[in-house]
Amino acid sequence: MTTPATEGSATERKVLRVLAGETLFPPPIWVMRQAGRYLPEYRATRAEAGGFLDLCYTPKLATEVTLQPIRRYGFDAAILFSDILVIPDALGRKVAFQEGEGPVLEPLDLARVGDLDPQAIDGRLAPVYEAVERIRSTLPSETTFLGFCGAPWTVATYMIAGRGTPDQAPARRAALTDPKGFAQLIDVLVDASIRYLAEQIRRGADAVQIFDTWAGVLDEAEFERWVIRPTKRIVEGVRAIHSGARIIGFPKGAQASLERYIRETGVDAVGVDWTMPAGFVRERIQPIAAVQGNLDPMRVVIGGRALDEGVDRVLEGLGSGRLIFNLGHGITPDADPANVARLVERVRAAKR
Ligand code: 1CP
Repeated sequence: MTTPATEGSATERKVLRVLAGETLFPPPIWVMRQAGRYLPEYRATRAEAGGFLDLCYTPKLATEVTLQPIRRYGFDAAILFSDILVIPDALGRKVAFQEGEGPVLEPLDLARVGDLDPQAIDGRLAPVYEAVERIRSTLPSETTFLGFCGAPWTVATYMIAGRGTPDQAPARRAALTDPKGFAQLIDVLVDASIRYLAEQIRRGADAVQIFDTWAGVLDEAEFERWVIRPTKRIVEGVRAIHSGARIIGFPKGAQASLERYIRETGVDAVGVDWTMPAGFVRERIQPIAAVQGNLDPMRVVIGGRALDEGVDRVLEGLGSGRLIFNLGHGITPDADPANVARLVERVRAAKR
């Protein structure tokens, strides 16, 4: 099987062009978590849906919120509205999103990993796949459509702890005490992620992003074992089904290990957080991958000069190489939607 029908119109999709190796200036732009609580229209649809997971599993509403930031700002990419925790949910682990508290899961005992069946996810995720089809058929043809999943390490941190933690201590402890049981969990998540991403591509996603939000808490050996190797298996597994599939990795906080991550996983692009020095990214990263980032989300909250200077610095530092303009992490709920408009305008008006 090769990559799907969207290929024919790929040349007008700028994010896809950068993923394929081109340098564009001004760079294309989208924003992580662009559909979210900072938008009043999102909050309205969220209220209509009831629960957060109801929003993810109702194709019509998931399509609506995916399109909201595209209508408002004309971003160059749309990202599927879902969450990284739909995989544990589809594996039968109960996930609840409590207002203002973040996700809560039933903590997983590694002795029970054998009960998890990666092949069982498709039933529960059928509405997500339906949303993918609806979104692609509604999006402007020049908009790149991104699917995504959480990386096995990051998803495992939530499954083990049962919630978000500041330092992922429960998962780090589990990985060092019971590496065999932990590897079994990672294997389940690798298999589920390959199925999930391959199906998103089959239904119309142009490219996919693997979010490894908590990659930065591991030492070198554990990073290799739980971040690089599983991601490499996902990249290879997805490309075995869709040859040439375009994949973005986001191992947040990987710092100097980013270079090795790219070389060993084979991703086409990497998300880069705002603490990474532009010189390092330009000299060591952009020659081997496209880069997505890396404005500090706080600058979008503050706006004005702080925003303008941040935008200019990213463009000056990284604009000569392969760049997809983005934030260094997700936009926060306290960001002013007017600042996002200012951001997009400034990037689009940029001259070399
Ligand atoms: O009530 C709400 O509306 C909840 C807020 C929210 C939203 C808007 C959550 C709960 N998830 C999402 C959507 C979401 N999550 C997207 C959709 C598309 C888009 O970007 O517009 C994506 C890509 C994610 C990915 C995600 N979820 C990550 C990885 C990226 C990142 O930001 O680090 C992680 C770690 C999660 C878990 C999660 N889901 C929600 C929250 C609040 C969290 C973080 C919990 C924590 O660690 O405390």
